[in-house]
Amino acid sequence: MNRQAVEAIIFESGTSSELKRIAEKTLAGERINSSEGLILFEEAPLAFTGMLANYIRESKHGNRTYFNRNFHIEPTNVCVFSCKFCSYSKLYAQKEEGWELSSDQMLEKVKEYDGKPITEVHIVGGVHPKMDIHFFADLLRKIKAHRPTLHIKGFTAVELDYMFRKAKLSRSEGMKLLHTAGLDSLPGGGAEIFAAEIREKICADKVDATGWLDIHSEAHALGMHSNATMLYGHIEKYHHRIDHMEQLRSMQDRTNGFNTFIPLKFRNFDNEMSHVPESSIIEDLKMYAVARIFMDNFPHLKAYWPMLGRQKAQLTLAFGVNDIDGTIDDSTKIYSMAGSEEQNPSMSTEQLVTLIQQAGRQAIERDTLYNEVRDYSVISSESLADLN
Ligand code: V47
Ligand code: SF4
Repeated sequence: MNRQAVEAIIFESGTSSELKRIAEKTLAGERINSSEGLILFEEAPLAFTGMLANYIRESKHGNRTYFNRNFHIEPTNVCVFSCKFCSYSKLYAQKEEGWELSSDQMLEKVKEYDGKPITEVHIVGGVHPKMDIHFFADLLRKIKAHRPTLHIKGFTAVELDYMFRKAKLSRSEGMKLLHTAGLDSLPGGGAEIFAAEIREKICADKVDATGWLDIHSEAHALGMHSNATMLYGHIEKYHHRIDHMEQLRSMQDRTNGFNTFIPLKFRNFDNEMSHVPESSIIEDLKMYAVARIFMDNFPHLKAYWPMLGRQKAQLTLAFGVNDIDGTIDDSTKIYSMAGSEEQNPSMSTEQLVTLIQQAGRQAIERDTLYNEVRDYSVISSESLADLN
């Protein structure tokens, strides 16, 4: 939709002067401030934020919508921490009820993809007291020796913080050690909500906001890229979301190392926060739209379909989102255990491409760093079916 059409709808007579000012700034490519972000959450109709977010998304990426071919390795669900929203972890004392993979078992998982056109392995799990930095450096070296071109995106800042402290390494030393062993980039997990007053209620014992940001800035200083997440739709208020996004936005001004922002919808099945209702689809779409408008220096906004469900993820493509993650291949349990409708998350390339095309968008396979691997709009449906 072109700018005149967006303006005609947005500046119609019912729009308040505050919202008009926000729209003018956004359409002129100016950054909105925290108070304006809050007004969008509190006062703007969904159609208003949606249209502005879509305008930005199309200015940045046109119709291009990214996905990748990836799988996850979850080394363990044993965890020294006890986040109240987590449906996945087992304390060390109950480790018999969980799983612990050896590095050879994880290498076997990598070998299962030999000959398949996968570009990324995403490694993330619980914080196991016996799996230390040297265990993981050995794993990284083994994976790289077997398949040097496979991009390894691994370990949340929570896992890294624990590993570095246990090894008595500074964050800079620890990051260098893992990067040298083969770690290419960091996923965005563990950020939850930065505000201390919420963090202490939902995940009191793990790394705080400053530590999370510091670990990502160490990665960026080495030339590595990373993602950022925000767990929303639980006990936080809108101003906590704005504070979280503001902290990420100002770090991005300094380092420019973040690839994508991923709002993660809180799922309430089988955890200590099951009494907290989940957000509505309207709230989810608003979250993505405000994020696209507010996070002006983040190139990409991702809806992670295994958590949101594939149909809702499809809908977000009209509300600012330009990436829906990857094929996954049924290799993650974090969301199925928290109650996602995606109980065995796996999509073939054909299914992902169809999902994107049904939303009127152009499906582009990317690698982790958003280099284009293939444009699927120039591939016939017969060849597409052959790709899987
Ligand atoms: O940090 C845990 C979240 C995250 C629940 O960087 C929950 O590309 C909702 O960060 N409801 C880990 N969320 C996963 C993650 C991620 C996933 C996909 C892609 C990328 C990326 C990163 O999962 C945790 C936490 O915020 N989480 N439990 C729950 N009940
Ligand atoms: Fe452990 Fe991560 Fe679950 Fe928290 S969210 S308990 S750090 S596995």
